Amino acid sequence: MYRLNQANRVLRYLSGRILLASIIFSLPGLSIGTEKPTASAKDAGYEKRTEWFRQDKFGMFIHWGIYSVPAGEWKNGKDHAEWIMLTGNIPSPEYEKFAGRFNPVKFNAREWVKLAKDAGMKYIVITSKHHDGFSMYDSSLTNYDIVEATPFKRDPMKELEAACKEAGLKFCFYYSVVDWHYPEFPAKYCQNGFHGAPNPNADLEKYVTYMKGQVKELLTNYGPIGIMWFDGGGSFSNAPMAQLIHAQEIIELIHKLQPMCIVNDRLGLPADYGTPEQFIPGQASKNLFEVCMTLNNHWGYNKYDDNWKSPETIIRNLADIAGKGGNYLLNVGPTAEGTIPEGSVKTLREVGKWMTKYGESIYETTTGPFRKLPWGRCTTKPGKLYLHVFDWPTNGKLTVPGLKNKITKAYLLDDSKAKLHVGQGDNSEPVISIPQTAPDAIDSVVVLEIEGKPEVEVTASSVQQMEDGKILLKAADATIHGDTAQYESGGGKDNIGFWTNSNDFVEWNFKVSRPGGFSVTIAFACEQGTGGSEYTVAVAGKDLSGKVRETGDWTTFVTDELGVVEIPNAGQYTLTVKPRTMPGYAVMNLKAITLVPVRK
Ligand code: FHN
Repeated sequence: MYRLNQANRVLRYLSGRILLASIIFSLPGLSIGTEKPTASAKDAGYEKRTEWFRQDKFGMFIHWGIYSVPAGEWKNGKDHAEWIMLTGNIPSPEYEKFAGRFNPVKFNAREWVKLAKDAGMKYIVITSKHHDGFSMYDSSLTNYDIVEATPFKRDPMKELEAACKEAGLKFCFYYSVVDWHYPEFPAKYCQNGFHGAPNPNADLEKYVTYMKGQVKELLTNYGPIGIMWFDGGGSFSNAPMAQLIHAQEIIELIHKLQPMCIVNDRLGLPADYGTPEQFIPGQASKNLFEVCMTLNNHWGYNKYDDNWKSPETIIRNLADIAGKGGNYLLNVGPTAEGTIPEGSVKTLREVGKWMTKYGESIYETTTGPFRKLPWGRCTTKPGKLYLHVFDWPTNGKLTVPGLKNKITKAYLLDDSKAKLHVGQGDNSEPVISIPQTAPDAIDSVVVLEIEGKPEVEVTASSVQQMEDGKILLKAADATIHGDTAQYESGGGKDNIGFWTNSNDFVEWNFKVSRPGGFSVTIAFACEQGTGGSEYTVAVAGKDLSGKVRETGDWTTFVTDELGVVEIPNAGQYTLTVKPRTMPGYAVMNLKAITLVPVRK
């Protein structure tokens, strides 16, 4: 039982993360199932099949199903959407009636694809089947699908695939692993144990056979598929999902049918990329990732939700995400008539205008070299830095903190391509002379052509001593060494987590202007039953020792005092946190280290 508990806790700690099974299967003495460890995401075909994904950067997510018939409204409220079957507690026989009312006569695949293309999007991921179990494509394995069960009688996926091919966009499928309608899907693995027609004899193995059959249909009948975007939606909680659904076999089936199809990280196994949802990671990632986000507050159509994100938010998100090496998958939720809500269209049209002018600074770019920039973000291509300036300096000077490279040319990426003078600041950092008025109100792009690989002074990402003398070393400002530990934010987290390899360590660079004695404190969280890791904090030539105590869960943070260090001189310093032991499956969630001046 302990082993399963341990495995469950690992699953919860790492849920939906790329390294899940490789960690589980590497845990000493912990074997949770028959699934042999998956081929790592970095298998031989990885680079080739992910090349387009790393270049294209921006895609359209489409959540479309018979849940668009009630359009977010049900007996118990108006805030529903694609989850309405569960949130409205609608039994299958009643929910199925929506199919008979689903007739999207205004659906026009070319129009949808044109909207995506004009917005600068390069791929489309559409729900072939969401948690409600309704197949939005012509499946030979069920009559509960758009061709047999609705008056529409057409297969929109065929039409969308053809329109994408014509327009040069990648066509991709979302597929929900959890199924609230299929009689062989056990309610116990559904979210909150909800199923539209719970069957006490449900056999998950039979459902997995059905799911594999549908995956095979999707990868056989619709041409080249860019991504299989699996989703569990929080189902299988406290259960070894990857083992139960034979995830490894599904990945192998996909690669057998379409070796170039990439797979996201929601089958519970190492996959081709990670899927932070509704938030942007705090710093660049070593692994590929794709931020998926709604344009309003719902994935599926809700007729009351007009809380549309502005073009500014979307464009700046895109620059932020691309500057961290990620992709942006932005969602639309079409109506039951087959139209895309006007609020989405308006924002996407404005985003498209910016992308037409500045797309070069997004497509085929990768992570910028700066930890943070006071005025915006940075994306790069070999020999080029694209400075995304959100806050245009009014003094005509754009400072590029810490850049060490020789700049051979600087210019605006707008229509003028106006050349800009490059000077030097007090600390010999580049200072670009720029026009008084920003070329773009949302994100003006300045291009620096440089010699060699981007190099930035460590001091540029140094944490500065605060007015009150404190030195606050936050997780978001840390440099993380190793393959598992990573910065996580959103959902009450702003810490270094997934720290499941005790060889991984964390480092900060900071600047002391007022030397003296400092008390060193650490803010951390650790789930019950996972504590006990011992670690060393090394700073200014002194080692302080600490031991992780349990705080209850991964988001209950406490602060421990580790001791006092003397920093005799002003200058640049480094502090590291290195685990010495890790009795559990993770070291800790580390929020911050603070150096507090001690009064003599
Ligand atoms: O439960 C789903 C939700 O409906 C939506 O499909 C999102 C999109 O990423 N995925 C799950 C929630 O994480």
